[in-house]
Amino acid sequence: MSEAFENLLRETREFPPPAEFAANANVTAEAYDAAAADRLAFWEQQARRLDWATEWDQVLDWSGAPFAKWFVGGRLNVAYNCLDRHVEAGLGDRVAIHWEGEPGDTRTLTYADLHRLTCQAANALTDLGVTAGDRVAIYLPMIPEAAVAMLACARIGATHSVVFGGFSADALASRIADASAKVVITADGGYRRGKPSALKPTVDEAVKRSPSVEHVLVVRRTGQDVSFAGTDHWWHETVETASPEHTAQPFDAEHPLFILYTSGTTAKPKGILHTSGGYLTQTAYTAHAVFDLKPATDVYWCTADIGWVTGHSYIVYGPLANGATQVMYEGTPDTPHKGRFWEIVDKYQVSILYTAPTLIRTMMKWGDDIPAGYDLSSLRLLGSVGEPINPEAWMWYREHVGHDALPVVDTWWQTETGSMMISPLPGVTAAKPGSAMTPLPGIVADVVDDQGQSVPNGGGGYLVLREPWPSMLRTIWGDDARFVDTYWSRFEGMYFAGDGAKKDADGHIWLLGRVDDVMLVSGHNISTTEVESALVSHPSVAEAAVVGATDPTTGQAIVAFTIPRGTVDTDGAAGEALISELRDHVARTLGPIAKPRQIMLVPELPKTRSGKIMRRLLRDVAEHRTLGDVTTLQDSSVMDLIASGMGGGKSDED
Ligand code: 6R9
Repeated sequence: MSEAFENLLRETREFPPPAEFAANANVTAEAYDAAAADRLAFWEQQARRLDWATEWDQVLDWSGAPFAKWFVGGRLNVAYNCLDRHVEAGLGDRVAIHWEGEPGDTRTLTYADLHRLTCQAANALTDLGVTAGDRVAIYLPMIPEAAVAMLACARIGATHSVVFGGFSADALASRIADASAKVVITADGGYRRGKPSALKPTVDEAVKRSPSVEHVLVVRRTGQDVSFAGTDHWWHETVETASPEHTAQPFDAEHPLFILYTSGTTAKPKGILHTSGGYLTQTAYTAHAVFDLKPATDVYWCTADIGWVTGHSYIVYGPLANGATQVMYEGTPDTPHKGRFWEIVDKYQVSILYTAPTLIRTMMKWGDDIPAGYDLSSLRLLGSVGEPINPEAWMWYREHVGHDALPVVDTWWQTETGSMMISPLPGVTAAKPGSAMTPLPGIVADVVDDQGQSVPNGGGGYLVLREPWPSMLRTIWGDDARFVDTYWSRFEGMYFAGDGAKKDADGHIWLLGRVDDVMLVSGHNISTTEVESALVSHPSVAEAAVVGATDPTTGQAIVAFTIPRGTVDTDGAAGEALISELRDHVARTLGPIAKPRQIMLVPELPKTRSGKIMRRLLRDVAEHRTLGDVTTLQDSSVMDLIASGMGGGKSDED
């Protein structure tokens, strides 16, 4: 790509924190000054939030860059920091997890309960021959045992590799093989969309092809029939009968904590490796600073799946290191009805909600009357993660969920960064809808052009990180060369995130989507995000995905897939009229260069299990190709729906 990104979208709204929120915030503007004055001393101070068995001798060893060592010489146990120390401090009776099953069954686990189960699981894993450094694959639904399994691995120094419960046997087998996992922890099944969905048969198929696997631990969740082999063990017969006594040993700060696979753009998934001390320091700090977590009074809910990095950092490690009380929900947001999320907020008096733009846009599609039917007055802070949040989705979230008053924090980060990197501080920042605003204290981010030069305010380019950070990935498991090549070779001495971004007139950062998705239209680099945001700003649109399709005249042309809001009439002539109105609306909002060549009205968009739109598949549709790799697609029937619309009348071409 030769030019910096076009800067087309203007946004003038700005929302300072409510005075009372600012007055009581955990973190004030001083944190930026402290970190700017001495970044390493700042992180050293944050590391003191944790209990260390041995202090570090050096905060950061960057001499082997880009291979970092944080808190060199320090020793700690991650599970001890998430559980034991809270119990020892007399907080054993505090609820750690309010669990809500999809069918409506519930469980309440206190810190003492979670501690006991984790100790039992640690003993059971040890009995199965798992020792420090071994890898354990976890393939579970959203049940408390998922957190217990992760913490038990952390407790004994085994490295966990959580694989999304929706992935195929192939995907699971390749991840087991890549990490040579010795044990798999799974369940008979879980509940999704109102019915039990089996997991064990997928594991059976994967394990058949996985010579490294010695044992499979199976949680009974749904009670459905499963076949049992000699290597299989029921969780309730092993873990729940094991001794609840277990003394956690400290491990080196750089001891591997987990591997998490991200698919990226190429076929072979990358095993992102995270280690212990730096990772826990930054997840604990950011949960405290960005969620303004007050563990004694808040009820926090992150709606992500535990198989996504958001579940690792902001269901398990960050909140538990802070001693927080949280909600964990097994199922989908529309089972048994579209108000389920708001019913849960109301029932548990959730005060901090962390969710994804895809969910917010889905809720917009379903209609304002649904959240209006519930008491959401317990909420005091809203967060977003996973994709750029369109300004209109941000506004909807604030107005219809946040009683038109609550701070919204749009948090940019990646599996690779381990924790939040760019986000408002809710008690400090006057947030602009759609902007992740500024790097958090202790983080040095920038937007650079093709040559790696910092772009001026108003300019667009590539998002980079200029300094190492505690929760950074340490490598790609088993592939140091790919680690260096993917993240550290594009720009000298900087981490290349793979995202486009721009700085507005005030220097605030706006994410523009993955650079692989950028469209080159008549020599202009146009971001998918800005065109999507322009579409979503139309009152008839709930969600949109745009892609660049080869075009004989303009190089690439913009093709938009658009989901109308629930009440909009899209039949026949009404649909045609809406399409031409939307094309004009984009041209008016962003300029004629961004006018889509074609707009399709569709009922759904292809998304990954973590809710990210798979534009690659839409490009295949737009260019009339057969579909590429669909293994990470959440619901494959969606593509049939979209493709069948392609030939029909719901398009408009000049
Ligand atoms: C945490 C997570 C990382 C990619 C990232 C970017 C996109 C995440 C975002 C965002 C704009 C935000 N992304 N948060 N884009 N604004 N607030 O999502 O990790 O699954 O590894 O995805 O997601 O493109 O590079 P991961």
